[in-house]
Amino acid sequence: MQQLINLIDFTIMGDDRGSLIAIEANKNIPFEVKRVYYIFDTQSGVSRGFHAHYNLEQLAICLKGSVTFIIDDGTNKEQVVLDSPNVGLHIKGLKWREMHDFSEDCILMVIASDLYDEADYIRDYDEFVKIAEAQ
Ligand code: T46
Repeated sequence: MQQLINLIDFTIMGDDRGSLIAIEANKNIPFEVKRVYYIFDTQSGVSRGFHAHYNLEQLAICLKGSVTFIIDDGTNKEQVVLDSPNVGLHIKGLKWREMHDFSEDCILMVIASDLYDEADYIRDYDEFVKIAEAQ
């Protein structure tokens, strides 16, 4: 079975002032960065995502608080709690993703390999499964 949860651990460059993490395209993350967005102030009980991408590669880092990701390839699904700013969830290939259980203070940063393009989204789960099965 293909591994669904791929986590990248980042080196913390800490000193007596505090901590710093550097993310560098094609060095400690495996793609070129074209976009960064972040999700915050998520209302209680709200879940997000519920889509897949045709081509996009992304890295999700929970900078503050916590959030649960579900990653699904159309056959299997796995979940992971992101609650550390030095761990990134790498999402590549045709994967349905959902985000649940946002803590009130959650700040989720996502680094993406391409600009925003609604045409790259598959937002219907049955359609996603059909496309995944055909691969
Ligand atoms: C993903 C998960 C982890 C933009 O205009 N530009 C952007 O770069 C993004 C990401 C979104 N938008 C607009 C599109 C919607 O009108 O912002 C609104 C909220 O986007 P969406 O409902 O797609 O947000 P999420 O949290 O469900 O999903 C997002 C990303 O869209 C998606 O690529 O993998 O986070």
